[in-house]
Amino acid sequence: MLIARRRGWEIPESRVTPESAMLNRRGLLAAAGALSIAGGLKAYAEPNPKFAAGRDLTEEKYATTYNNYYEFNDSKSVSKEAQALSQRPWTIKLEGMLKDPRTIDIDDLMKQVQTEERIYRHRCVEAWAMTVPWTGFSLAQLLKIAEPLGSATYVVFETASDKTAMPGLNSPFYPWPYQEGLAMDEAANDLAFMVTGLWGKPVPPQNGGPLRIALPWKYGFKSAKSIVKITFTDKRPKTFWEGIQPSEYGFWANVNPAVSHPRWSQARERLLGSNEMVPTQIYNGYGDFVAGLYEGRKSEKLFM
Ligand SMILES: Nc1nc2c(c(=O)[nH]1)N[C@H]1C(S)=C(S)[C@@H](COP(=O)(O)O)O[C@H]1N2
Ligand SMILES: [Mo]
Repeated sequence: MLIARRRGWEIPESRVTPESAMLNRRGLLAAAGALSIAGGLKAYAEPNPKFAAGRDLTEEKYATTYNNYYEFNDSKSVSKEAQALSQRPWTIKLEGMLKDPRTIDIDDLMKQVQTEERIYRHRCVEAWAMTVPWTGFSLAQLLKIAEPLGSATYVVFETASDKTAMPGLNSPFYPWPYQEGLAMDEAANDLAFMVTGLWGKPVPPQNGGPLRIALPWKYGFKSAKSIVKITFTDKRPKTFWEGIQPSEYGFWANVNPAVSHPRWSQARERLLGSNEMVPTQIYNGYGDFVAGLYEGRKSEKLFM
């Protein structure tokens, strides 16, 4: 994707996906969209050029078969097992400090939002990375629907805990259910994206179907999968990995190549598929969008 004006988070043009490849992919997706309309499925969402990742896409087969999803198990090979997590019916509880606490059905929610495709880079704290086309809607749209009270300062996302589908939940070592959170101003940021699709198809269970979040400036563990509950609160939540190992994983978890994990360097990252090592960028290259959020928070541990 060629872009006229390069911003800080875009990577030099030598790394850019050729326009022809992109057009070709869009053509294929548009054709698939037309077919799915005929088949009564949801139409294809238009890519938003504002979020061009400036990196080649990871091959779909790698992004959908190399996953972290501890509710299934702690290997990267959960994609077969994860198919046991039923994707419908699916409801999301809206709880805590909001105008009207309630439970919404995902399909009703989908009727109330504008969807789009965004190509995002994803950086796991373990130093692997991928670049994928998510479809979904901004978290900001969901905030408008939820109507949190002005006194709410954090939003918390909770993952499904289905003991029959998810054998990892039987491991007492982990503080289930998986829970992650954001400060309200982070949640309102343009980059915070609720994901319902991947490569123009429903996001598969192993990648967090039917509803996950994508926060590309933060380490991957912040992006909770298969969300069943969203709570508004004025207390900073104790998040899953922080609960397990607070000396290694914190609440903010913004990507920063200069701040090492206690057990490894964060300076570079391995691209899924090619296994090429490339330099990591501060805020995963999205600083133009999000650096301002942290101006008044310099005393916090922003990068772990
Ligand atoms: N519920 C839940 N969400 C989760 C995880 C998890 O184990 N359980 N792993 C996190 C981590 S560490 C990463 S890197 C991403 C991986 O997302 P992917 O499998 O779609 O690449 O999901 C995040 N969300
Ligand atoms: Mo991760």
